[in-house]
Amino acid sequence: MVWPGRHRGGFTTAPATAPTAARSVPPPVLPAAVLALVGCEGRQSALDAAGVGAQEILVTGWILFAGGGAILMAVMALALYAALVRPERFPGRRAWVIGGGILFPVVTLTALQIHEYALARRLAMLAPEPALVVEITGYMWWWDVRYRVPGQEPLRAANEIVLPAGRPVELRVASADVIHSFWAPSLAGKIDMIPGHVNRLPMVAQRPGLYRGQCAEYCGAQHALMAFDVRVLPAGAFDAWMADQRRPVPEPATSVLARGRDAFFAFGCQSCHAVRGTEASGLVGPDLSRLGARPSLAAGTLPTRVETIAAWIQGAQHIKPENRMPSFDVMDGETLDAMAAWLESLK
Ligand code: HEC
Ligand SMILES: [Cu+2]
Repeated sequence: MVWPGRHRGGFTTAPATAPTAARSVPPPVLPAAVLALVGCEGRQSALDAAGVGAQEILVTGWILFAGGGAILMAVMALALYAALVRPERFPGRRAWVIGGGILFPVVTLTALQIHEYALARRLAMLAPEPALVVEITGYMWWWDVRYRVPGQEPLRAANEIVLPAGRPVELRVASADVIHSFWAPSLAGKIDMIPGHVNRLPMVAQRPGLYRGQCAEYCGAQHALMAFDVRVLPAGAFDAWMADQRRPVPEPATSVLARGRDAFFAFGCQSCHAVRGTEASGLVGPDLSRLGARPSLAAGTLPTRVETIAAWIQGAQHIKPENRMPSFDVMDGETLDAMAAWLESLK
């Protein structure tokens, strides 16, 4: 994919968060089955569980798959047998109807119902008294994130969720416009984000690492570019991270960065964006306080680099048509570079 920009003559990049490298393997070389299995691993896979909820759902998924597979085989074998023998020689005709057609489904479906009921209860009770609540609001087409720790000021961020490993956390999801759906398959089940209503998703991430999620409910033209990153840190590292977030962004260290910051205010970016410790406090767009530390830009659309930030500022409407940020294609290249460098330095 080639993104625009007179800036450095444009550049080529793969999407920030290609789910798997398998796509580069020429299909004739490997059987399709192998390709399909490769797709099961990685940072956005319900089959590679790294959270308690995802693990429970995975086990249930395998039970359904194995049970359904066994029943399919048995029915197929019976059907084959029935086709081969003469009808009057097929043993126990009535018993099959009553046993296979009524008793068996009643027993298996009841057992499954009880299992699912217990599962739903366990999932709902994962974080009864959460020490951390993360409020996530879906916008067309990005994610506003607020961390709430009892007794502390809420902390605002965007497009990336950082979680402590092993600690129960409650996600509270809502929407600012249309229905979105929050789904990080490696960590937990999917949950709808509904305007005017808050849904709760208790979560315990187990394995530190970088995961990916995305909007799972069609929400308009750029629904496909509405992804997010989840960074799971060891609990101690998470506490240090949280404390560090409250620090205002540092003064620009070089004259170029200072020029970038000044241009940010001169072009009015602060009317939509907030940067902690500056007078920028806009709420229309993502908080940019730690933009440089996030793995991806514009909700998983591009990897975060000075070049991609510059390309975004200049061509937001080209990269993600109809999103709510105008393209700023009027500034000179040096100003653009400086602005992108300043934003990238916010870590
Ligand atoms: C009218 C409001 C508005 C203005 C003005 C605006 N932006 Fe944005 N900006 C947004 C919105 C909304 C998004 C989210 C777009 C999306 O991903 O759908 C965004 C996204 C971004 C992002 C990506 C953020 C992330 O979390 O990855 C950057 C960087 C950014 N804007 C920089 C700027 C800069 C620099 C300016 C000034 C030159 C600016 N914006 C002006 C609304 C605005
Ligand atoms: Cu969406």
